[in-house]
Amino acid sequence: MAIKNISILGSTGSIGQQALEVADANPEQIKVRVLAANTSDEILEQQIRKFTPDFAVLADKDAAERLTKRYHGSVEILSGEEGLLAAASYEKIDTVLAAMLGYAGLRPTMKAIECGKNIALANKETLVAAGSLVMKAVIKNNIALTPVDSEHSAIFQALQCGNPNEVNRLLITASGGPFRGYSLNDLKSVTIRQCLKHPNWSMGKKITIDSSTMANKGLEVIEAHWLFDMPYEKIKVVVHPQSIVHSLVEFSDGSIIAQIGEPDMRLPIQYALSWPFRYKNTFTQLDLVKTGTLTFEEPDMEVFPSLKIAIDCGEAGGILPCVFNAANEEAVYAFLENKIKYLDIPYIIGRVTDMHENVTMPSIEDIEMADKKARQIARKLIASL
Ligand code: MN3
Repeated sequence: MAIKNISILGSTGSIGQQALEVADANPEQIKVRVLAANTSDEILEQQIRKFTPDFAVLADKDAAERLTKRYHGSVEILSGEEGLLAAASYEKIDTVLAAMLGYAGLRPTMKAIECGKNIALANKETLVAAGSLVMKAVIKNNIALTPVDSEHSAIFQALQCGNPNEVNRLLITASGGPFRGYSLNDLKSVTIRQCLKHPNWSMGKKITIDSSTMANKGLEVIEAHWLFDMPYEKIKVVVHPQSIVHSLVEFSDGSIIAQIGEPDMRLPIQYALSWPFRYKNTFTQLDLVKTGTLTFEEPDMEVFPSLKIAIDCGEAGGILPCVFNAANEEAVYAFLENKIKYLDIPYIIGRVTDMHENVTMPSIEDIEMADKKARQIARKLIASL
């Protein structure tokens, strides 16, 4: 097993920090060569001291300046877009963990692919916004793209039990979030606090809101479509409140293969880095008997319309998944800043995606334009509410 030399884009976020725990637990297998973050200079400084990467990056120039003034160690600090691109293309790395937040992850991830780096992908927005371009680049550069998202990691593992032409369906599980069983009326008055209390997973703020609206599951359906080259009619969402079965693949003989385990993101992060091998670890093992009952139910697309809009946008293809993502990001941040109410999130997504003319076979420029325009429209709508 050769050692993996990795660059972590988004090292101070929830996935980035858990990835460093994985690296710390596997020092013989993983060498962290580059740490890159957006604005969190204090967390990054601690990480630099602990992992002494070859260099570190803060995308935000003010944050980089703060850190440079304070830190007098030997690790070089780069900044801005150039810094991120350097982190993605550094000659001494073989793998990039793409764990930046949102759409901002697209450019550095594309750069890494073009430089022949393997990608452990946590940033689902990259595939949602530009799936066809990303997958073309993956094939052209002959790199490995391994999923970090727990559902996709599960499917990736289950798919190894058969051939691609033997797959009937992918079954993506969803916890249902904190508002499972709520009516639309119940959702009118929910607060940021209630949203951030996810029953099973510990994740960043943006994805926790997304998981409460089920927009996250919509993004994941689109992500699965691209990652596994699977038509939308063969991807089904199943609500599974215990978050133990991380997703399943149904094969042509009726066999369903599931990957199950503790809801601990370190597991899929580690597998994305260790594949095609498995590393040992000391993380908590699932106790099946203690776990007890596992249940499954249909998702409620009327109470959680973001899921349906996402799937519709995915099926329409072109720029619409990118528009969906942009509208969702803007709406979620506006909600987190107390500018809009909870049910305004799906309202804004619905309005913005309705207003867009689609562009089929979009170029990267079309996608960047669509992203910008969708955000403008979303912000106008937010301001008018
Ligand atoms: Mn997930």
